[in-house]
Amino acid sequence: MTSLDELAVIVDDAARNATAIPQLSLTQAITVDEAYAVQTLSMARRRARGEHRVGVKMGLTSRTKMIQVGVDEVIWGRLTDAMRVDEGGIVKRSRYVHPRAEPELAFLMKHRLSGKVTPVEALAAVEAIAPAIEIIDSRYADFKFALPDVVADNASSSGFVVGEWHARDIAFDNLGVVLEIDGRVKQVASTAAILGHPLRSLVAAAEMVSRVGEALEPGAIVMAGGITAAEPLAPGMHVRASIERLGRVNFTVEA
Ligand code: 0L1
Ligand code: MG
Repeated sequence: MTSLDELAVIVDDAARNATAIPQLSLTQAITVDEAYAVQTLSMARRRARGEHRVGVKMGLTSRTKMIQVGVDEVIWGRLTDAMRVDEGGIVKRSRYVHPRAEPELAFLMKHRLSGKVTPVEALAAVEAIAPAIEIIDSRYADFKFALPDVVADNASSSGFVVGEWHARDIAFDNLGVVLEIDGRVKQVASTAAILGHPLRSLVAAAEMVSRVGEALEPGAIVMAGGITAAEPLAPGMHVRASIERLGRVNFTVEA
């Protein structure tokens, strides 16, 4: 069996060089806990290269996403500053293996949150909410993976764009969401697709990070998870997500 350190090098190199790799689970008997350890080790490599942690992404928090990738457990990954794309900015297709975009809701944390918390406690720890787009890019060939694979691969995390922040007193449990590419509507849903209420994703995030001794720190961004199926990206595309009452967020893809 390949060591967890070696697996971290494999997934990190694949992300850094935008190269597809075979699923780890095809040749390694790797548990989900070990996969999270691989993710932690690969993040340490990013930190050593100068990247800074800016938050957490939740994944597979909607039925649609679970069905799209064939994995039915909520997962989490880490966001770094190098993954952030400016609102209205450019995404380079060449930096990714097979990127996709999905609309999300983002939380900005005001207070530290960790462990088992209630939705009321979670909301009280939020500074603001915003419409967002996640650019996911599984490093596995054909975008196919099992649960330990995607966890080790930082939950397919590779880019994110956040729109304007809004006070958290806007009710955000059931807001209309539209994902457009080149002005054509590709996906329509509601924020309720995120575990019935996006706050549940934040509650889950606080609990999941606490299992590895971490917390959602003040200033951290928490992406609540894909609200619709993700759309494949190609050079020249203009991608826009809108959330009712929260506004729009967009980016353009270049070669
Ligand atoms: O779609 C994927 O590659 C799994 C990562 C989770 C994406 C999400 O639900 O936000
Ligand atoms: Mg996502």
